[in-house]
Amino acid sequence: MTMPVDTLWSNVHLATLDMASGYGEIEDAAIAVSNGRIAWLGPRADLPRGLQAAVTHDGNGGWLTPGLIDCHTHLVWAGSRAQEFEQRLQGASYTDIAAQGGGILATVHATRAASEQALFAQSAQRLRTLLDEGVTSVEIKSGYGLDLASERRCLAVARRLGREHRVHVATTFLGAHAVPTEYAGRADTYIAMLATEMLPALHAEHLVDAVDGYCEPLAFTPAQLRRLFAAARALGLPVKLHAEQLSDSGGAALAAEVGALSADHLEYVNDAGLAAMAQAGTVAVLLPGAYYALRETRAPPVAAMRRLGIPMAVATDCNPGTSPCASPLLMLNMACTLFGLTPEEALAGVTRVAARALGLHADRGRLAVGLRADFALWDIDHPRELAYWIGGRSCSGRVVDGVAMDAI
Ligand code: DI6
Ligand code: FE
Repeated sequence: MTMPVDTLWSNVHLATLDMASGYGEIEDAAIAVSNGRIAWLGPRADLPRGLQAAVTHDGNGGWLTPGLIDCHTHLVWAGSRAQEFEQRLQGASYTDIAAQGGGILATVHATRAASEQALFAQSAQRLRTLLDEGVTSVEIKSGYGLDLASERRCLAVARRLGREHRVHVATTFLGAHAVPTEYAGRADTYIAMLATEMLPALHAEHLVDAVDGYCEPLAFTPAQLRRLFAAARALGLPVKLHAEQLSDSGGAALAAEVGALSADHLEYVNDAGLAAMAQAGTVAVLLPGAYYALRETRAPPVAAMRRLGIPMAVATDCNPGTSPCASPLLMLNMACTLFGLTPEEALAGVTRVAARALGLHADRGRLAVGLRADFALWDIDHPRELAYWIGGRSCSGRVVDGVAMDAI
């Protein structure tokens, strides 16, 4: 019986990530793609006799993994906050700087002033760095506009980044990132405006795939975010949450209560919050770049998460304030050295579990028949090398929807 397929990659080792733990290694393997999806995979020796590929690629004995998924970024912004880095080195805290009108609001100021073209150009540069390290799906949050026109511009830039590069972009509305100056002292009014005006308008323009909020005393309370999330759910949008990054504020419990896809950061999460997440199946997104940049000393409770079976994703949190970083591989290394993940947990964190943090796990994040053919190819001896090397290593190729990208 003949089995015609579009493309075959042969002479590769596979790390399928298609099980609860382990890399899912298949050495000397082949993987076939039809209509942008995986049609067959397995040891090369088991290749079905009748399999006929229109195009065959030689993997040169490298490793092929699921394409990386960066499930938490704030990729679209203008300006730089390098001077805040200097201030923090001289002893100012992130919270002090924010209270003085710096922090997120400084970036909002620069982003509102930037043209769409300038925003696109600056953000595309960061995106290309991610792609160079094997990213095939990226989540991009708004949150540096905070008024309708500026949030729209940021989300439109995110969509355009996806159209003009070979990468899947999932957008997240983060209007609840900070209280903008024009609403100073009126956080409740701002949240009501987001829930009844801004979110429905942007959703109607198909700019929003999910809704996020920043749950911290310097941003919003659980009660305020609960109101916003009710509006999100009424529109059928999934939610996620920046929770317990700087303080124990009840964010993890809120995320579990509202059925959020993920709670992100979690350095200060308490036992009840963790238990609620485990019960609800909420993914923990670990962001070692922010922990490192803020020189935090309290790491998220990885051992407890592991014990409770809470899935752990890893992401860059690429943002100008707390994680000026566009290297997912550096995050793998830091997730191991700073948080105690194993290299295989870290790789699962940017593939299988990251897909789950975006609600895309039926379609991406693993190598299995029927899933989207999004791959990264690596010139390495073993997938553990991806976490071992301290960032700055390019993939040797990317495949998106079954199409091989020659150049990033
Ligand atoms: N994600 C965020 O949204 C905040 N911290 C984080 O890890 C703040 C981002 C910023 O300072 O611009
Ligand atoms: Fe963030």
